[in-house]
Amino acid sequence: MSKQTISLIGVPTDIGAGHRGASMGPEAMRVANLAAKLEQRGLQVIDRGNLHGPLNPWQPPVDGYRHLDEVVAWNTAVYTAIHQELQSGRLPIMLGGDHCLAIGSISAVADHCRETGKQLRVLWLDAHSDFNTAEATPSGNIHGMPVACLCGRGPQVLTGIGNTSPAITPDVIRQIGIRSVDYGEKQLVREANVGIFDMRRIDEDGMKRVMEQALDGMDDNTHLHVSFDVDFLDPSIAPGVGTTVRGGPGYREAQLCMEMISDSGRLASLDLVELNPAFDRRNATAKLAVDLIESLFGKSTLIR
Ligand code: Z70
Ligand code: MN
Ligand code: MN
Ligand code: MN
Repeated sequence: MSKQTISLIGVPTDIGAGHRGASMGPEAMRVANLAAKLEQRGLQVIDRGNLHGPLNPWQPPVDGYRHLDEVVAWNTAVYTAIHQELQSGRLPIMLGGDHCLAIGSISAVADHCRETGKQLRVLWLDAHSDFNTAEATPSGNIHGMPVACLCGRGPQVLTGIGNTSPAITPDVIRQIGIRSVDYGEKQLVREANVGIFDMRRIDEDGMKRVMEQALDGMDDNTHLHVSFDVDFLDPSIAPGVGTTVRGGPGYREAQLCMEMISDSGRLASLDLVELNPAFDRRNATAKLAVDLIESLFGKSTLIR
């Protein structure tokens, strides 16, 4: 097999978030040496630099959405960039930026899967379900809405990104680490039947059993996309996010999660989002994210 090529795509915006600062995420990941660490794993890495888009006007929501036009502009750029990398046979890592950007990246992945006859599986690692709508949202922040938008529940300007709308159906999604879901959002995820492994489930069954189930049913025709919101991690190890929610996976649990994804051999695209250096301490959360991404790409402490 030829050497896998990874492309890094920085998307420096906090346009969908409730706190400023996720726009600095891509540079923090570069400062934490992401490219060199992946190269040490024998991978070829191309840093495509950053995408460009509108500044954050920091306005209140209009009709349930904050910054909708700007979110559309950024996601359109993300769609095009990710689709291009996939078509060229590379494995894209989208360095956010806030989680609204997964609308563009996953729409591109979904279109690519349809074009190549691949089966799609999306692992959504997050404290939040991100399934809000204009009616259900308590904040108007679109980073709380990408999964709903991808499943066709949202404004046409977002659900229509890419060649097919909706981009995905809820049955391709497995959410892990969930512990903060808004009242109306809870009804919506139940109704849509999104596969959710919440923290209660991880507490009861353990990360191993949860990951076995979340990865079950994949085969060598599966394209696995991982959408990694850094607030998935417990805030005690990952303070550098806008919205911390306590009671998340600790270091060992998170490592096991990454190692089991790596072992599946199906990882084909990745989002790393919501890293917020304005809340971080000495770039510790970025360094942790790099460490976990190394595991995602095969670094292991396994002796046997
Ligand atoms: C809340 C909302 C959210 C990330 C916070 C929070 C959503 N459910 N997502 N941080 N990554 O405002 O919709
Ligand atoms: Mn999220
Ligand atoms: Mn989150
Ligand atoms: Mn689409």
